[in-house]
Amino acid sequence: MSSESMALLGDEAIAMGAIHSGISAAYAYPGTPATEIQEAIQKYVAAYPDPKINSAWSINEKVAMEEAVGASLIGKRSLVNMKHVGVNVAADPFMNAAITGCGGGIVIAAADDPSMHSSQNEQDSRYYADFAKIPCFEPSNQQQAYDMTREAFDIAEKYEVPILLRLTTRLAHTRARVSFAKPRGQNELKLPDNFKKWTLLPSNARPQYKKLLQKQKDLIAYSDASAFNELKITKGSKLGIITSGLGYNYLMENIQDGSIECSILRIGVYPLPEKKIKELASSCQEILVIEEGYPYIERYLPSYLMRFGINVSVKGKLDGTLPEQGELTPGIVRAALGMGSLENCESDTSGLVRPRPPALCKGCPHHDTYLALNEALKGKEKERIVFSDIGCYTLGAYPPYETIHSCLCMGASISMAKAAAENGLKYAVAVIGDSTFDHSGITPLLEGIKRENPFTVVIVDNSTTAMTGGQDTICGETALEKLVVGMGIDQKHLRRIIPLPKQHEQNVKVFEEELEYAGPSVIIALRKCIQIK
Ligand SMILES: Cc1ncc(C[n+]2csc(CCOP(=O)(O)OP(=O)(O)O)c2C)c(N)n1
Ligand code: SF4
Repeated sequence: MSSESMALLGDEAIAMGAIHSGISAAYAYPGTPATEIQEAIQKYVAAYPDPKINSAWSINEKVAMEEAVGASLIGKRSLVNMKHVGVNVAADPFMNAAITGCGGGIVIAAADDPSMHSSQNEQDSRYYADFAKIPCFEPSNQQQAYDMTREAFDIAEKYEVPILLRLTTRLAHTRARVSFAKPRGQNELKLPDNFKKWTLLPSNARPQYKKLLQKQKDLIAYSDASAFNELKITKGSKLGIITSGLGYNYLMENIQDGSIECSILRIGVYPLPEKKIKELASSCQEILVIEEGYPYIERYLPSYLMRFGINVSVKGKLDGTLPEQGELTPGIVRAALGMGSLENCESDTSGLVRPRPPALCKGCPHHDTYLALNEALKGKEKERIVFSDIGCYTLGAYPPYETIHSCLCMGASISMAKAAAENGLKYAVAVIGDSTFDHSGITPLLEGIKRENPFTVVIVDNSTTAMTGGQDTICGETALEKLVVGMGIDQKHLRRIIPLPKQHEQNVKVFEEELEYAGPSVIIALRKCIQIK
């Protein structure tokens, strides 16, 4: 890892950028396509334990974000990393950390998943940076992922604001050679001279917010001066293109033969660079915006043009030149440029790979849990709903099981089942994994137990976070059981099953008994994921 260049995934480039920026800690909860950031840091830490970098998985993204603010308060740098929906979970401390500002630098790497390869939505994290009024960096290749991470820590400490680093799936999961700059050491522990900025009572928060607003001008000036916002004017060309992230690569793939004449503004740093946008807009008659995710730049652009008094037309996702949904591809960008399609432009693998729905592994413990639960629910179809959560067990929506009927976000199975139970559903069941229970299931279960709601929670404890590659869970097995006891469950209705074929009859009976109980019950189905076993 000490060599001067390496072939790295986008995720790994961020990890190395953070390590070389002198982080003392990395806080994260796993989620595709961000997981490999923390895994790369953990591998590095295993090989180079000194100086210490704390890199154990956090219980959820909110806690990860708060941990980073704690480290920042004592002057230490940290990287927070998560998938895009994790930012929703971390949103409270994220928004308020923009008001406190940083001591030691905080960089939040958020990996977006356009096309929803493994996500419930394709939200665009740039809006969170905008919402919190903090800068956002958006790399378009692995080298930039490394360089921007390093610069982001500098800017975080210079302007005392956390920085959001946004990347998307293809960059996170593709590899290219990355050259390293000289690593620097970790910050010394330094307590703040004044705790007011860290204590967001209204009387402190108001001046802090004012400071954040006052920083905006400097941040725009920084953005205008940044080499990451690269403007190339081609004199006389009618077309101006504003692009960011992978959109830039797909553009260059299509026009590097010189077939299209255009001026290009590549955005790598937000807030948007006003002067550069003005210069581009003044040089052309039409602007095409190519960006992955929401039409974020495109939505901002008309207000800039109006302010500058420039009248050029804007094309992009809003007028249908580019699709609003899904990832961009070289072919999609080519069509938006009005160029004829190229043979082999898209990687169409339909003839090579037989389509295959996702399925539980052979020998998966969830298989036996679902067979038993299905049997216990037989004949109750009109009076039952099985609320699921997010994990391998969500595959129980597909045949041959078709056991589950919902999946919203982490922890929602328990809250939804509880609400359905108190609003009249006879058999309200929640199915949740051990990692997801730790992440967001504890609070709704506590509520359901204290309110004595008649519902059944099945914790499918396979002793790992299987869906994202087998990360350790904070609290499983005996500790999980003790936790549920401590929450006040009537111990007669805390049941344990071992999901194995030979236990089937016994397990069906446990489900049947607890389904009929008119109060909260918890059934822990404990058997290790076959992949970690
Ligand atoms: C807010 C949020 N963070 C992270 C993820 C990514 N993710 C999907 S499922 C899952 C956890 C799965 O673990 P567990 O609940 O134990 O079920 P298992 O896959 O082991 O069956 C994670 C972290 C997500 N979907 N949403
Ligand atoms: S990885 Fe583990 S939990 Fe997931 S389907 Fe396979 S055996 Fe089941």
